[in-house]
Amino acid sequence: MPYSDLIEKLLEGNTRAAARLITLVENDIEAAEEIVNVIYKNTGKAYILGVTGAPGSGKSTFISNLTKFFVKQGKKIGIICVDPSSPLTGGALLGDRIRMKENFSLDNVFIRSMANRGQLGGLARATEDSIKILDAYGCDVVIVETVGVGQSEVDIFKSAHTVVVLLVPGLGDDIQAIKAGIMEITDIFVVNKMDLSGADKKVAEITQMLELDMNYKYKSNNTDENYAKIANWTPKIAKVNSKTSENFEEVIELIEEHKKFLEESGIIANYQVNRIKSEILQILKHKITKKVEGLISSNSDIDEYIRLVMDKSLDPYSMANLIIKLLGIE
Ligand SMILES: Nc1nc2c(ncn2[C@@H]2O[C@H](COP(=O)(O)OP(=O)(O)OP(=O)(O)O)[C@@H](O)[C@H]2O)c(=O)[nH]1
Ligand SMILES: [Mg+2]
Repeated sequence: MPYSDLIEKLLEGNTRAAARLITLVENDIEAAEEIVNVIYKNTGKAYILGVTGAPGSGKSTFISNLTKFFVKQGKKIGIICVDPSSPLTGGALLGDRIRMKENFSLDNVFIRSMANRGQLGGLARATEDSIKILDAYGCDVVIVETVGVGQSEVDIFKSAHTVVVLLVPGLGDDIQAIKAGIMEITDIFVVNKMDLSGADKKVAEITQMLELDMNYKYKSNNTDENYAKIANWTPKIAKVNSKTSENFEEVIELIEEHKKFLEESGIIANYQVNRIKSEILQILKHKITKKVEGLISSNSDIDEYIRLVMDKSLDPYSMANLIIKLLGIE
């Protein structure tokens, strides 16, 4: 096993090994497969917290503060900043990391940024695997920061136990953005920058939105897989100032409360089933796509099928069915 030295060091809590292994799973899905195969049994201990919100809503400042509280409780923290919209680890992400790092002693806090560099199997897969590495490394809490742009967070946050969405006073648009997809997975709404005017108005807007949404959900008998998680948990709302730490005790309490809710209701087990299903689906999509691509470029029957489709004696759906037969996965 080419990575056994690194993995051994990782399990001893070696920071460089963690960083190196994350780079490997980010860039090389074959390496990811071998690494996860070995470390998987050492995962499952970390609490995973997702934090999202519009650009500039204060996610990094909020996370820095939260981390300070966790570190005071003696916890080891991993932070992954994911930017689905950025093709490169640009200056902004790097700046975030440097600013965040200034806040902590590095012993208990590991910070990593990730951008969408066209990872094989996707950014969500790379993030999932990095979370596993930080879990095996010994982090008690892994915090994932990602900017609010829609479906990508929903994928990235499938593994989060608690999802926090940051909103800021003013601008009604962020509420619209939430309705578009993040709503279903939000456990705690935080109105950040409560020092600015309009924080209470924002809290009222969220409350109203939640009431409407709950009515809708009960009426429509929603069968969404996340429904069980949200039906019994009314998302909580807090307002904070991430610059001064005002009201952070309250946020920590809400996170604790949600964690307790997941454990006591047994939902955490349910939720692991869903998490495994969605992760396997992602992996299978990647593996099957690769197999199909291989087949299309090498199988001699394919050229004949293409000719038949060109002649209109075969349609594309039927050709796809023939390929499925060739793969033997009917
Ligand atoms: N007034 C005020 N400013 C804040 C607060 N929290 C964060 N900020 C400021 O908001 C700006 C953006 O903060 P960041 O933490 O970088 O926001 P972000 O959401 O991580 O930004 P991106 O990662 O670029 O999307 C910074 O200038 C912070 O100092 C707050 O509670 N009150
Ligand atoms: Mg940030």
